[in-house]
Amino acid sequence: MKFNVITLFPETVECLTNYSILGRAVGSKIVEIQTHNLRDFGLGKRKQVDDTPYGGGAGMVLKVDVLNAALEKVRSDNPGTYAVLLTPKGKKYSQKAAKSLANQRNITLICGHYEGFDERVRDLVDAELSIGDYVLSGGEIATAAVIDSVSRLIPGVLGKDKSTEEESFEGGLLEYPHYTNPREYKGKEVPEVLLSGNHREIEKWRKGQAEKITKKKRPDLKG
Ligand code: 6GU
Repeated sequence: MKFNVITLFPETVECLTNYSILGRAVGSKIVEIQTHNLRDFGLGKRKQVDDTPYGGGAGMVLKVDVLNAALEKVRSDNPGTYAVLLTPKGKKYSQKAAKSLANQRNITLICGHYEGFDERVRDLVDAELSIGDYVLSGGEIATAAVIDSVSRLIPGVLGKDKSTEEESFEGGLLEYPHYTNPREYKGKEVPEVLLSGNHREIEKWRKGQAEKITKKKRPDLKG
C-alpha cells in the first residue's frame, strides 16, 4: 500500500508516521509513505501557495492552480491513485471508511492549511474526509490518523497472532476490558473468570462486557 501526502509540512507527517507499528510497516516495505512538499509547486520567485480571499475576510486560501499542479504530478507518478482531501467539511471518518480505503493500492492525501482551500479544489479529488467535529490547524494530524488506521488493516502490519477482529468497532461494539498484573490494585480485583482458565467462559464474559460497555458509553453504535 502506498500513501502520497501533499503538504506544506512534510516533516510533521513523517514524524507522525515513522514510529511504532506504522514505522515498522514502512521499514519492512509493506507500507510506503511519500510526502510531496506543496511549496515545490508554488508560483513565482516566492513560491506562492496561497492568496487573500475574494470578498475579503481573514486568513489566506490555498490556490487551486498550485494544488492541481501538485496533484497532477502525483497522479502521473501514481496512475489510478485515490485522492482524498482532508477537511473539517468532509464526510466523517470511521472504521468502516478505513476498511474501504484499505482496499485501495495507492492513496493520495491532501492536507489543507490556513483558512482552507479554494472551493474549486473539491473538483480535483475523489473524496473529502473529516476526522471529527472539531477544527485542526491543518490536515497533517488527520492524515496521520488515516494512514495509521488504514495501515493496521493491511495483512502483515500487525504481528502474526494479532488480529483486528476483536478490536473496538468490530461488529458495532467497543472492545472488552483488559487486565494484567497485579491481581489486586488498590482494592480492585481482576475479574475471577479471567483467572479460571475456562476459555469458553472467558469468551462469553468478554462478549457480555463488550455489549454492556457499548450500551453505556456509545449507545449510538449499533451493538
Ligand atoms: Cl481532516 N482537517 C482539519 N483542518 N480539521 C479537521 C479535520 C481535518 N477533521 C476534523 N477537523
